[in-house]
Amino acid sequence: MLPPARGVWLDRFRRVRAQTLKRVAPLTPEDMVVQSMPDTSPAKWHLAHTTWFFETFLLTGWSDYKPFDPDFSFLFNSYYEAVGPRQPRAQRGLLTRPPLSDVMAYRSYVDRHMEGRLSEPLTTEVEGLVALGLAHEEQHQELLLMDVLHLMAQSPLKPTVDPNRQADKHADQTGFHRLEGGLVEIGHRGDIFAFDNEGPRHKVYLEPFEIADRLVTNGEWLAFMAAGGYQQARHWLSEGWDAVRDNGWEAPLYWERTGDQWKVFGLNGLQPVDPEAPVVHVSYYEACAYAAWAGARLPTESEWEHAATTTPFQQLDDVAWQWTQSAYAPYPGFRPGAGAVGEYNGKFMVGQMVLRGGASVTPQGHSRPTYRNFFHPEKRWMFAGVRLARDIPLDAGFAADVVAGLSKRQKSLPPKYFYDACGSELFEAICDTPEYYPTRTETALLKAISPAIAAVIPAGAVLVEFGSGASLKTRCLLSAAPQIEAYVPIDISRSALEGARIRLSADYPDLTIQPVVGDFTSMVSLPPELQDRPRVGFFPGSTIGNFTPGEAIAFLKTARCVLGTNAHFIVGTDMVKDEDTLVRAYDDAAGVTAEFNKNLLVRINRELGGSFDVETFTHLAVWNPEHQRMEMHLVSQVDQIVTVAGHCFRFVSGERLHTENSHKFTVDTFTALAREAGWERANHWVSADPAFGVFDLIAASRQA
Ligand code: SAH
Ligand code: AVI
Repeated sequence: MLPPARGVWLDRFRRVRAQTLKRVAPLTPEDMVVQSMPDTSPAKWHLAHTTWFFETFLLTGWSDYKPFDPDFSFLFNSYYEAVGPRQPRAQRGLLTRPPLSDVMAYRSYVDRHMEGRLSEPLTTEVEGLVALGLAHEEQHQELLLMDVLHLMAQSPLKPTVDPNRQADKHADQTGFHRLEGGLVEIGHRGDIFAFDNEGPRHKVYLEPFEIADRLVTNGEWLAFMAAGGYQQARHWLSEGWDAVRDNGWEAPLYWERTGDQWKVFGLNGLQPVDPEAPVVHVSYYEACAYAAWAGARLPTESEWEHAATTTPFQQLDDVAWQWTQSAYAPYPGFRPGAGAVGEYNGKFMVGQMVLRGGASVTPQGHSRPTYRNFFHPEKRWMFAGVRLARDIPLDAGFAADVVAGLSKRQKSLPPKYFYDACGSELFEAICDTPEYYPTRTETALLKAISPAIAAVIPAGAVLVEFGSGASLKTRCLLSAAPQIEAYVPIDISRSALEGARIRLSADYPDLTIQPVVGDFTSMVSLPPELQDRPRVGFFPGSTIGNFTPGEAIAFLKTARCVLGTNAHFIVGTDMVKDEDTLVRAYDDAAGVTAEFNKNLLVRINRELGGSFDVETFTHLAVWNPEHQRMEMHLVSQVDQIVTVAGHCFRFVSGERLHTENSHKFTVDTFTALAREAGWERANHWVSADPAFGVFDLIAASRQA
């Protein structure tokens, strides 16, 4: 903690003490004596107890200080066992004596001595105690208003404590922030004052999550009530449901129904419930029930703190404390301080839930994002509201495939996961590299043979393209075969499909375009309105080479079902050629293919909370003569352990992660493969070097 300059302590002491008096100014002496329930304390007791704190921890034993009244230690000690016995908490309201005037005299006496103490040089330890005493008094300033509100709420007269009090701020109706999570740090850094329970700063792992940028409103709470939220056990924790029935809860604390209208009692009196304002004075149980009803949950305190420090939050700390689903427990490495002040927070770390943020009654500047407030789950008299959070369902397929692939002896990943938005762009960039010949070779070939292909396409046909990407080669067919009336591009990359749809519809305004986002290896059904049209399939790019032969046969069978009998299927295949040309095509000098390959690790880190250090992997492209395929690998340069989706994987230095196969074909090998899947070769074309093939397949009449 960096202490304020000397003299500043005195100034701060005076300001904080004066603020307390300002908060009790609207109260009568009678208001200040009564205790409305065991959890609350009379205002007079707050005034005395905060004074007792300074007297006990900063004045006793200092110089020749004499206690104002030796009995006050018993009366105004709150819970410090090390200091001695005390008035039972629930009986603070019985203390009609000492009168308020004595308590005010006590404050003045202690203030005078504190002024003396703060005018002297202070050790760091004493500065820590002064900071604690001031933060403590600010906490009681908030408690004071909570307790006064509860007291006034019991009065049939419904007295207004603060007629000028500002209404709680409305938020803009925005939504949820999405956070990637991962390994983050929470807890105070030690550069400003913080309570001991806010540290030590430590790491926590967060799954990806969403968190609301504002608090739940009264209007939303009214909808919960109208939907029977307080009458249906299924939304409630068991203890919460008991609390609803035992206490007859049917609305937040301080809400009253008059006829059809709900009103809420606050420090500004009884007012109609403002549907735009945040809901306040709800218990943890109610917050959880609301969240369950709304299809959400409460954030953990780590999620809350991480989000609050990295994302813009509305209503961060100026309306209501926000329940978290974290139990109030010590952080790793927490040790209560020595002596009586060690009892300040640590001994309450059981059975309570953490709230974060701050409230309209919290003194300005008192709270901070690491602040851990805590209350029992059934309490409602504090200013507590709700900020929702939601889980982001992991792409179960992606997570499962990656975990399965990294668990194999020869680690491998399915190449379809290359194509997130960034991967799709990188693939387009690969196509423009001088070394990657397939795209420009196939495009030139398609242009040359497009009249022959157009001749087999029936009138009114729907063109179904698998792995369409940017749909550039498609243009060769669309331009040559205007009888194509509809186009169904199927691709796993939503971003690639969306970009292609926009560009194609500008250039082919009469074409019906119905993109399908999905995995083309599963049975894709065509949009119903296109199902009666004749179909023609298109699978360029030699993407079929990215399958193993077994997978390719399975895919070709699926495509046969999708396209139906008598359909033509135009498939592009890269042909076997010299190793040097192949290796250069998959390891371009500019490193675009290397970046494409490594982007898979970047994607895993982002979407699955992976911990790949991408820089420790190098791109490798090799020709496998046995399987007639180019292979891409990522080679770990060090021994390391990587975490993905909560699983750990060991890589030894030099170990390869196999990311892609690109099988190369001859006319015979591809014809044989197609035949196994029930396709006959109707025609084929192979370009001059570098050789690239286009096959016109037709569904054989017998079922393969
Ligand atoms: N046909 C284009 C793009 C080839 S790149 C061309 O020839 O240039 C391969 C394309 O297939 C990418 O757009 C990728 O997103 C898509 N893809 C890869 N595996 C896929 C799968 N299993 N299901 C659907 N699309 C896939
Ligand atoms: C999409 N597919 C056919 C490309 C290929 O050649 O196997 C993907 C690619 N990988 C590296 N460069 C391009």
